[in-house]
Amino acid sequence: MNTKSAFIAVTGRPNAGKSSLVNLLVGEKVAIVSEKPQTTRTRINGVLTKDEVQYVFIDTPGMHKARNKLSDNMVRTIKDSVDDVDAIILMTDASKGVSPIEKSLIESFAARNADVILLINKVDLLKDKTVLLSLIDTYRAMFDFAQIIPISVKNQINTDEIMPVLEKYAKDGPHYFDDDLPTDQTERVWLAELIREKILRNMQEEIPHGTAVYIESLETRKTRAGKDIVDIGAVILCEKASHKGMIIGRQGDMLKKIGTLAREEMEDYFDCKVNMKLWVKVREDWRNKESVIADLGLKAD
Ligand SMILES: Nc1nc2c(ncn2[C@@H]2O[C@H](COP(=O)(O)OP(=O)(O)OP(=O)(O)O)[C@@H](O)[C@H]2O)c(=O)[nH]1
Ligand SMILES: [Mg+2]
Repeated sequence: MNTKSAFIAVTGRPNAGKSSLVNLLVGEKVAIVSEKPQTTRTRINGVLTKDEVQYVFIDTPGMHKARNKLSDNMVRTIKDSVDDVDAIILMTDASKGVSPIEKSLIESFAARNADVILLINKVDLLKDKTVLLSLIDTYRAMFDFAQIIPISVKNQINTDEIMPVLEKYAKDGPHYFDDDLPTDQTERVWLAELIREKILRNMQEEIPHGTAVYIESLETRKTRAGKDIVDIGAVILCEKASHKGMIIGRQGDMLKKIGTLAREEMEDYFDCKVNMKLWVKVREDWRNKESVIADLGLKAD
């Protein structure tokens, strides 16, 4: 069989729904999703193998102005991820106008003569559909997109139209990733991300953005009854002692909530009981420390 591959980068403003799209296309939760901008921090490859073609969807952080060394690395990751791909998906938000960040992204695509598919997401939020038509005209005037599709990932509107468009970008070549795995992230990284997702969804303002999570231990053992149980030890890193107190919460209730939500999802994944221990540690201003950023695996290549 002649194998093919297609590398598709998914870019756009923070919170547009990029990770939601990658999860939908891959059919598995490979990237975490939250209502807060700047949820994704690294390049995440979502892999879908359909017959001879292997699609690699590259989920990227939302494009923004860097404010610290972490976001500096995030922005570099976006730029690296759109290099050498077969096509780029630009995802925008129908409920918002064209942002300056989008404008500059589109200008960079034009300069490189890239193949770009525009997905205008969240059309479910539009009450007045004429807004969509004028938005399409505005984007069309900015760049010669290969295709423009208004979609809703949430309500799966027009989402069936995406794959047939992407098929055209598959090129002869090997499958670069395992055909049977939906992502090349390590299990530890993915588990840590699940915990970070629960922090993002349950805590407000700067606190979730100033946290990072890593798995310190991961082991499977048998219970006395002979059943599998997974022991996980994870560390939540935060920037300030005051944040640590809030992450733990009154009588530990916030940490308990985060831990329970993450554990339930992990139990579904492992299909057995999970015993999780969470520790909260303070690392002052870690988002400006390159060595910590590198240790956490958040450095751009
Ligand atoms: N109403 C609506 N909400 C959506 C849709 N698609 C995604 N969302 C929501 O938008 C929010 C952001 O989704 P993400 O997938 O995390 O967005 P992202 O572009 O990956 O965000 P960053 O990683 O921060 O750049 C979440 O609350 C999603 O549930 C959609 O079609 N309609
Ligand atoms: Mg994301």
